[in-house]
Amino acid sequence: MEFKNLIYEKEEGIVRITLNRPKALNALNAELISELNVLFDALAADDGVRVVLLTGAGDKAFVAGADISELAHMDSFSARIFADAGQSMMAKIALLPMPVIAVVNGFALGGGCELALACDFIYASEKAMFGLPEETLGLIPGFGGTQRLARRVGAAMAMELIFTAKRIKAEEAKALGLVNRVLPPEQLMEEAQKTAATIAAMGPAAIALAKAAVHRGIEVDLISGSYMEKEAFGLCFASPDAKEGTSAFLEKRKAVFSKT
Ligand code: CO8
Repeated sequence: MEFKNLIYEKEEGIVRITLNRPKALNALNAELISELNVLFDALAADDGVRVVLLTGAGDKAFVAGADISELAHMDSFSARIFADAGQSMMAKIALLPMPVIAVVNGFALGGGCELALACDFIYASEKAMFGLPEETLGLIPGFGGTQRLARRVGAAMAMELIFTAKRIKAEEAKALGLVNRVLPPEQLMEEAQKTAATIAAMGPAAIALAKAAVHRGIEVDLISGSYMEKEAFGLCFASPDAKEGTSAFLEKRKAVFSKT
């Protein structure tokens, strides 16, 4: 697939998406958001994809936010259209059947932090910086940041980070539960690839069902979430992988899961 603002690579079921506007620190303009919307729709229909890695071009930024040169010309109406395009694109990530890992190689600010938060989990370089600096622009986060950050780190911490526009380093982000792993820059992609390969070797149906159970379940009460989990557990048996996985264990051999 060819895009103007991003690079798409696929190898052995692992897709790497590189946001590619390094001169603007990979800032999200309307065109890039539209391309991501198209790409996520295509991934949803591609049963050859096991895991997606999302990263930024260059060694400085994952994404330094929404493109401020576009924001500067918006009015109340166009800002809502733009926020809607970004929110829909980010909401698609949770709906994809395969895990999406944010590989944060540098600044993840504003919309960039929101994009990383929309991914299933985050690996970050030691030099990554996270923050929601919108208040310094007289704005608020508009791509789900007020919602996802509060759900991830709690309302009080989210409000402090949003109100002060404070930038935090990767280690602090990890301590807050924002980031799963912090790695030296030169090992970041390699480690993310290793995790992706581990996931890619599992049964794709069981991974998709586990992802859906977590994303859906976290939004509802425990009883309802557990009910959804039970239904998803039952659905695992619609795939031959459940038979293969349990038989392989009993036969003391490595399971070979289906490709789709
Ligand atoms: N938008 C557009 N261009 C950007 C952005 C951005 N967000 N960030 C950096 N750039 C550009 C710079 O303008 C500069 O371009 P040029 O070389 O042509 O002057 C180039 O990238 C390099 O940037 P700097 O020279 O500033 O690099 P520094 O290393 O000095 O600083 C920083 C790096 C700290 C990341 C700095 O660039 C910065 O503060 N960037 C802005 C960060 C920010 O405020 N992000 C939040 C944006 S608002 C947002 O994300 C809202 C999301 C919700 C929108 C909802 C819809 C309405």
